[in-house]
Amino acid sequence: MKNILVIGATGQIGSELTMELRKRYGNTNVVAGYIQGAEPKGELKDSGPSEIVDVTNEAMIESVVKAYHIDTIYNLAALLSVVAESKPKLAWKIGIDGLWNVLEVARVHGCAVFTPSSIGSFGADTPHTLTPQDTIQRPRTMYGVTKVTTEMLSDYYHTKYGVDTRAVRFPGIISNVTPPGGGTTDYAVDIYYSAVKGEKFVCPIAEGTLMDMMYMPDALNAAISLMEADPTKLVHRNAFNIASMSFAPEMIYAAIKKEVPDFEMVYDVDPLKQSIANSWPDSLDDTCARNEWGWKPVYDLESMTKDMLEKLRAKL
Ligand code: AKB
Repeated sequence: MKNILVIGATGQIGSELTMELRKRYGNTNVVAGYIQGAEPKGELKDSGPSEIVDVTNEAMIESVVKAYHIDTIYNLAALLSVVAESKPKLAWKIGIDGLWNVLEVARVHGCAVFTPSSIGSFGADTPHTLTPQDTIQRPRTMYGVTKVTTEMLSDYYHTKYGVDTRAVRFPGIISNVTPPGGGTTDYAVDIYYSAVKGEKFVCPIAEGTLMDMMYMPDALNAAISLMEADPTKLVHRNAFNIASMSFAPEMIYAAIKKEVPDFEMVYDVDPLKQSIANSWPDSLDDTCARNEWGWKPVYDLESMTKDMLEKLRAKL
């Protein structure tokens, strides 16, 4: 029986991951950990237990782990790439000091830990096309620095203490439940809201800028499948490249325009977002994830676009 704690359960990924885990493992076995001011609402609140869990407070994490006999922690607490540039110290405090707290509690109480990395862990010197699993990283953003450190510290706890740490490098995640905040890839979510509201979309990323993206159902499946994978098959752990689609703004615009013919988009490039995007890969090679634990995405740009528009039309 799995008893799971999701830290950051009210964020973009956490809110949907918590519900998916409750569906698979039972409502009462999945605790939604949130910080004050970001309380769970609606189905997330009503369907199972929730507790305040500040990742920067080790004692708080430990008391929830003990109270609920937690054996698996999904640690999603992080500042995204753009906001981390304006608050680098806080990004480190949450991303790395917080991770250290989670890993220490996991070491003492025998928990498995999933702490995602990102395409943001790569930098300008990384090969940009079909970026290999093992390659030069050296990011220059604070987000990237924390993500590379996340990968290395998680691997360290595995090799040194035997903690079962596993992770993927998430691309930009596109979803229709909880909006992302402060990321470079957020435009690929915002564009769908504009299309459904009948508004002209002002794109902050320049034409021709390819980035890896993924629809939320595939991202959830990746995280859960990896945590369920046979450990004897895992050569890598922190963190696996995963990929399903790579597109530039004009490509997602064209996909939406097929469904919403009068939709309009103009460019007003944000220099910070653009410089971050330029330093990230165009596309990832996810062969290791496919071979070691059977990763296989379902959605491409076209099928995601149809589903996003349908869900947002119903929601808005
Ligand atoms: C961001 O844009 O910061 C994130 C990411 C790709 O990790 N969505």
